[in-house]
Amino acid sequence: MEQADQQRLDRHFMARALALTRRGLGRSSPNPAVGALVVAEGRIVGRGWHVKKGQPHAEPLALAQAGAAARGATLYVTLEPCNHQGATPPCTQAILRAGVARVVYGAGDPNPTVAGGGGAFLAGRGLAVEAGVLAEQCAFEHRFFLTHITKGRPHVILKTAATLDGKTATASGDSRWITGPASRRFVHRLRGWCDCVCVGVGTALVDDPQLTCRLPGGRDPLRVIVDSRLRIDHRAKVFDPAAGGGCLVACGPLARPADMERLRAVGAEVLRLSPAAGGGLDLAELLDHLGRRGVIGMLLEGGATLAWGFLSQGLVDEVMYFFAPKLLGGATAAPMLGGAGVAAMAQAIELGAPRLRRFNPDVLLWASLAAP
Ligand code: AOF
Ligand code: ZN
Repeated sequence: MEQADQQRLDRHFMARALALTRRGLGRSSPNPAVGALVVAEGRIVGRGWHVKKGQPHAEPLALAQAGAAARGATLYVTLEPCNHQGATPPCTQAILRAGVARVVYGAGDPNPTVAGGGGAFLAGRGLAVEAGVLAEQCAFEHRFFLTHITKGRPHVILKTAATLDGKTATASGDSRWITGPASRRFVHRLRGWCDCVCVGVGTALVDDPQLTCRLPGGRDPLRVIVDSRLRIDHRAKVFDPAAGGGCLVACGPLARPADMERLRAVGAEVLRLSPAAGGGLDLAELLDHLGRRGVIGMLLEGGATLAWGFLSQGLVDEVMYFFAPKLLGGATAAPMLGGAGVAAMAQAIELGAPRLRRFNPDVLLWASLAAP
């Protein structure tokens, strides 16, 4: 086959493998929701995706489905196959055993414990190995895992819904609803993909949100409230014991032990954070705590003060701004970002080129933070 045709085919099948990652997303944490395909004579003969830590990785599942057809076939996998004995045996061994002739993978696996690169190991055993096919898309799809494994903390997505004049509520505080049903449905999917959803106490007091994933078959995230002085009412909807995922309230040095007990009594976990050097709470401490618990993705849903806290402490990885075609005006109406802000244009927080998606009648601008 011509090299250009082979590359086109490789990209085609990698895109199909990428589509499988959606089935494990939000459930596989702290592991990546890897997708794998076995292709023999141009036909897909096996599919696999990683569902949950402790259960088989994507590759052995796809190989098992392919059975004897895997011999001499090509394996497409969104992340470099692991070469280590972890919760499950090394995927490289399953690949060798199945007699696969060629392995095509997307993103490399920087996990230090997967031991020295499955790609190089397989190439050393005589398999044809092609790395980096749709590498950028694969790294994007696995970004929660990649941030967690390299930084030890969850990947943070700051999500904000605003009017075209940049307001998140009217001057009187009314905010229901800014965006339309299509945008809001997508936010519920996001909640299902992220292990945890975080809001500041201001938002919790004004909106009394549930922070659950209200989609059929959806999974409720861990709900985190940052509330330095524990002003939240223990009867708030976030403490509803019927919701899954659990609830954590992060407070500051001035929180009273009686308030900590009041919240623990309704089943919440309470975590005391140190003050940050520049004011507010040390949010890196919160993220490190969550990272140690295996939380790899956080959806930060506001409000403006907390959002600025995370941004100014360099802890936001990507922003999702939903804009509704409405105008509110009002000098005191809530802005998208609070805090002190930066003093000069030269200090602006730089973003990568935004992706644009439509959720009629709204638009979503989606950008990662430029690497420092
Ligand atoms: C793969 N295929 O489907 C996944 C991989 O504890 P374990 O045994 O489940 O291993 C977890 C690590 O394996 C995880 O941190 C990541 O480096 C890799 N994930 N590798 O070959 C998969 N999910
Ligand atoms: Zn593996």
